Amino acid sequence: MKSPIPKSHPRAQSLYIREKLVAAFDDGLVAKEGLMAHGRGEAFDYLLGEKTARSAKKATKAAAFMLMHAQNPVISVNGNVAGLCPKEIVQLAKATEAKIEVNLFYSSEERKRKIHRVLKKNGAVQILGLNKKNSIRISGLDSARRIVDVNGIYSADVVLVPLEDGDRTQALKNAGKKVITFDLNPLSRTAQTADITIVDNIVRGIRNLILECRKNQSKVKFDNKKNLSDAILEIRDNLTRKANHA
Ligand code: PTJ
Repeated sequence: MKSPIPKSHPRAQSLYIREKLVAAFDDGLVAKEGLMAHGRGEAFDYLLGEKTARSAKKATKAAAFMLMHAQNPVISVNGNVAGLCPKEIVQLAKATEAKIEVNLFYSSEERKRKIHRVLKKNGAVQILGLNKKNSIRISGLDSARRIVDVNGIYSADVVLVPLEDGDRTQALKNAGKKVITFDLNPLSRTAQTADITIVDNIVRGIRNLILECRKNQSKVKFDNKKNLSDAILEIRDNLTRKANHA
C-alpha cells in the first residue's frame, strides 16, 4: 500500500517509522504492548527534536568500542526491534561478530518464529533463542525474558538490549555483564541502569552505531549518568527553542 505521508511533511521520518511498526504489528512480529511502547518512544523523540543529539553520538562511540572489544557480544532482539530494523541488526551483528538472540517479554512461540524468519530474510546466519534444548534461566527475573540461550545471553560479556522493559538490565548486570541499550527515555529504569545508554531512536541510532563499529574506534571517557544528564539538558534546550518560536 502506498504511504499517505508526503515526503515534505515536517514529521515524515517519524510517521514512516510509525507505519513500519504498525505494518510489523499486522505481520505478527510486534506485541500489542509494543504499539504502546512505540508511542512512549515517539513522545520522547518529539522532545528530542527527532534528531540524534550530541550525547547520543558520544554514547554511540563508547558502545562501538565496547562491542568491538567484547569476547562474546550478543544482540537481544524483541518484536519492536525486529519490526523496525531487522536489516541493521544483521549488519551490526556482522560488523561486531555478535550473536543474535530473540528474547521476548510477551513471549509467544509463533511470534518468535516470525521474528526468526524476518531476521533470516535479512541475512542472519545463526539466530539463538529458539532451541529449547539450549535454554537456561538467569536469576533475579520473573518475566519470560529470564529464559535465555546458554551459548548466547547466558555466556555473553556484553549484551545490547534495545527498547527494553525495566528489570532485565539489572539482572544482566548482577550476572556480571556489560549492558548497552537504545532508549529514547533517559529516565527509564533500563536507561538508568545500563552501562551505556544511547538516547536516540533506534532507527537512526543503529545506523550510526554500525558506521562507528566499522571505523577504528578509540576509547572514549564515558560516564553514563553524566551522559544521561546531558541528554536531559538537550531535551530542555530543545523545548526552550520550541517555546521561543511558538
Ligand atoms: O516484543 P516483546 O514481547 O519483547 O516486547 C517489547 C516491548 C517493547 C513491548 C517491551 O520490551 C516493553 O514493554 O518495553 P517498555 O517497558 O515499553 O520499554 C521500551 C522503551 O523503549 C521505552 O522507554 C520507550 O520510550 C523506548 N522506545 C520505544 N520506541 C523506541 C524506543 N527507544 C528507541 N527507539 C525507539 N524506536
